[in-house]
Amino acid sequence: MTATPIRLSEEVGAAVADGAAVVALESTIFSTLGLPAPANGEALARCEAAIRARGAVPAVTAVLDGQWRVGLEPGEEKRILAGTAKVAERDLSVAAAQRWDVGVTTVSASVALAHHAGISVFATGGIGGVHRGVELSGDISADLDALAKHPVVTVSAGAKAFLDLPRTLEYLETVGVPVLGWRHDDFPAFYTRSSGLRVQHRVEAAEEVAATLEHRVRPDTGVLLTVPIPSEEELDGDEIDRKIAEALRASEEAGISGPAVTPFVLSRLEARTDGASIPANLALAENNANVAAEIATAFA
Ligand code: PSU
Ligand code: MN
Repeated sequence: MTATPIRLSEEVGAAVADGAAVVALESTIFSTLGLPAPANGEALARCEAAIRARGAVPAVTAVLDGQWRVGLEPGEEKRILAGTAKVAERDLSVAAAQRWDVGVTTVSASVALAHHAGISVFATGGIGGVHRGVELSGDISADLDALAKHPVVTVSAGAKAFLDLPRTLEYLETVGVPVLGWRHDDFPAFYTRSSGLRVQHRVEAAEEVAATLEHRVRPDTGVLLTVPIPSEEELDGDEIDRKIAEALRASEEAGISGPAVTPFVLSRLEARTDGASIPANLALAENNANVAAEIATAFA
């Protein structure tokens, strides 16, 4: 047996050793599974730039050549952008054992790798959650369990409204994950600032978020910090709801299940909004990266 196949990039390794501000990023959102080219490359560049603008170091997680990677070396971005193999937390061991060439990490795999690497803050667009129709499908994203098992602050614009958001919040309550709203009272619905549901607690300052993680009762429970999409970028809620219903119907008719559901619904939604959802997606991801860098600075 070989040792745990984790490798930090030179820059990220040095930053972690110095206790400097580091923000982990997932890679599924930047791959073909998350956003169409060239928006995926733009999303990655904007998230990294937002983190660096605050003096923090971005750490993209991925599997490359069978290794768990935290932080990429120059020139490796293009391998992520072209990635097609989705790696959730449970797939990390398989990807290492089978030496996958490229695996793109979801939220669950990313918070696990951030934890292993000693990074306390992770930024994404939207987390996975409890799917609508869970009574029949049993489909609950592994992201939720991972938030409960790794001591990391996850910064997201809530979860996409194609999920069952009330049940997603109930699940997070059950597994003991605090759900905080960044200067906002409502749980965001990704493209819109409010889902009509309240967050558990509103927070105003990065120090409160960092202290909430530090005062966790269990050794390994994370925190979900939700950040609403900037007002100027918000989409029309009724319209997006209609498109979501169409995308979900298409997914059902095509008999899609398991890990393929989320990428399928995302791509249908993009097609049905004629790409109008993409600028909103980029703006909220960048905004989340910016807030995450502020939180990481409070930890540093
Ligand atoms: N939501 C998005 N874009 C994404 C995802 C979710 O708006 O790219 C990705 C994230 O990587 C998330 C994953 O962790 O989908 C959840 O997949 P699943 O529902 O199969 O757990
Ligand atoms: Mn699922």
